[in-house]
Amino acid sequence: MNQFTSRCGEEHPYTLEDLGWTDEHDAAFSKYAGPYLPGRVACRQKTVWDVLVDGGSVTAGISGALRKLGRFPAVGDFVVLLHQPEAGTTVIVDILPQKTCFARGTPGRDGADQVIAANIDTVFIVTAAGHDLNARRIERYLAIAHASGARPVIVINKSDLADDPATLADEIASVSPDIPIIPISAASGEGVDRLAPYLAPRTTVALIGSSGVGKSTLINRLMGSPVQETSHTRDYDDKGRHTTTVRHLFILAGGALMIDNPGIREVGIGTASAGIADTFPEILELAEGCRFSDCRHEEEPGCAVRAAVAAGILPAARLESFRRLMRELAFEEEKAEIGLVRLEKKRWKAIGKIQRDIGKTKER
Ligand SMILES: Nc1nc2c(ncn2[C@@H]2O[C@H](COP(=O)(O)OP(=O)(O)OP(=O)(O)O)[C@@H](O)[C@H]2O)c(=O)[nH]1
Ligand SMILES: [Mg+2]
Ligand SMILES: [Zn+2]
Repeated sequence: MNQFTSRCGEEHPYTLEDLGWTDEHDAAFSKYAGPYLPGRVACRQKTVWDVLVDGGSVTAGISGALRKLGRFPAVGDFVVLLHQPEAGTTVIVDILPQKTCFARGTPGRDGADQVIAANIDTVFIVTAAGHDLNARRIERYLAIAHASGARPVIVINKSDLADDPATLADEIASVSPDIPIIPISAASGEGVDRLAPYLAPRTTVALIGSSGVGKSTLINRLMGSPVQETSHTRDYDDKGRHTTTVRHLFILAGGALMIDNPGIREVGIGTASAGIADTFPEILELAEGCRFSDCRHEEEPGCAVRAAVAAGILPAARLESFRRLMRELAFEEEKAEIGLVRLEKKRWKAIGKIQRDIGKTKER
């Protein structure tokens, strides 16, 4: 324990390695000599960041240079800290390269992606039996997760409320082939042990999903104590109520790091185009057989994708989801490019281009 942390904040028994620090971080940090200290962002308040360091935690601001560049550290980022004893303050002066970056489009804003969290190994897409279960929404989450580089796992919580949890899992499996689907009850603990393979020490897991699905309840269960506030109402209604309001990184008793997120209201897909290739691989493959390279698989002659639907090879619902995501992606890209001017007219033009770009991404 160094004097720095005991002076500046809370103490904990974890080393930098326990926080997920690797040799790559060491290499990136090696250019900093002297009064600099490495750390990992646990929480971002409005203008200050809680940063975990070796043996403790500190509260820090960010340097003017970072602020000017609009580089705001996200929860999960590894950062370089500088303690300024004269001013009595600690400042984040750099963000180390991110292994993965989990972002979503920002609906209604300038189209820039909003970083949800950084350096995530696994994303638990949390959904709940009952009101929340929605295959379309899960498809959107999957596209974002794939684009981030993190491995997605679908967690169906509140399985105690389902008459038949196995049927729920089957329903989800139809939209997400090859993704693990794990029904649990965070409230009773049933099935929670099946998450263990994804909770190895020093790996980072982020929880995402709608408000009220039980993300914080799961954190409390895995922490073994109530560290996060959860909703008190039993018949929880997911409209407009958010219990968790800031994202926060926790160190679980078993050594994994887990990020609790506020419920996501709207999932824009942002520039998650590469993720679409992983979410709809069979459609992109089929599209290579279409007569036109910018085929939208709507009315075009010689469309191999619609032919596959007609032949019963591709479920019609799959194609519909794909179209919906493509439309939205085109919309986001246009928003970023031209603001909202004349958007409706241009909406379809971009789609062929995106599809070709995705094809290229996939080939790499
Ligand atoms: N029946 C049942 N209820 C649960 C389970 N897990 C959580 N709940 C309840 O669901 C409600 C919402 O739980 P939270 O953990 O606050 O949900 P959240 O996903 O963190 O919500 P936000 O913080 O708003 O995003 C609470 O009343 C929990 O007690 C479960 O496995 N079964
Ligand atoms: Mg919560
Ligand atoms: Zn086609």
